[in-house]
Amino acid sequence: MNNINQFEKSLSKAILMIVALLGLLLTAVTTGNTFASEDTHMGEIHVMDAWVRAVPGNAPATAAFMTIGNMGKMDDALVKAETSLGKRVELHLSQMKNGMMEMNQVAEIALPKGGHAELKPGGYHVMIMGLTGPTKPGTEVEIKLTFRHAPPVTIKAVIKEGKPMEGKMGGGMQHNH
Ligand SMILES: [Cu+2]
Repeated sequence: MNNINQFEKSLSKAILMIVALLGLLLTAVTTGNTFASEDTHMGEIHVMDAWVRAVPGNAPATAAFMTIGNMGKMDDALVKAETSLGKRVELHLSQMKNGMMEMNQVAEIALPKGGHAELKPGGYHVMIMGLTGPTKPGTEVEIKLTFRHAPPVTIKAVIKEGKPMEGKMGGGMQHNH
């Protein structure tokens, strides 16, 4: 009797897990195909949820994050980003190596056809160095994105507070260029 109850409990747990997983999958599929009206939609490239991390006035750099969808018929890649907010702008990838968050410049960020690239804290990002002005939350900055095939797109990214970065700039974080 007890065993059956246990079995039923774990069975219903398993079912709950599966339902939750299905829910996640459905959400992922839905968000992958839906674009809010304020999102930049130019031809085959869709840029969603672009934001720039607010940093203290004396910070040497910040980063921009966004989701870039490629609805075109061929694979593409983000190859360059420019903004007047920084003197130097690079494409970077953060990743954990030997327990440390490492940041490396990359030549491009792949945009497979029908797929999307997520630029997010702890992953790919647009690194903005040599800041030319304050990063005031609520204000917007323009970022021009250049692709290998699709025409360039200029998007507006909102400046906002992000979660604290893992590791510290110049401390746990290593810059290997
Ligand atoms: Cu970086």
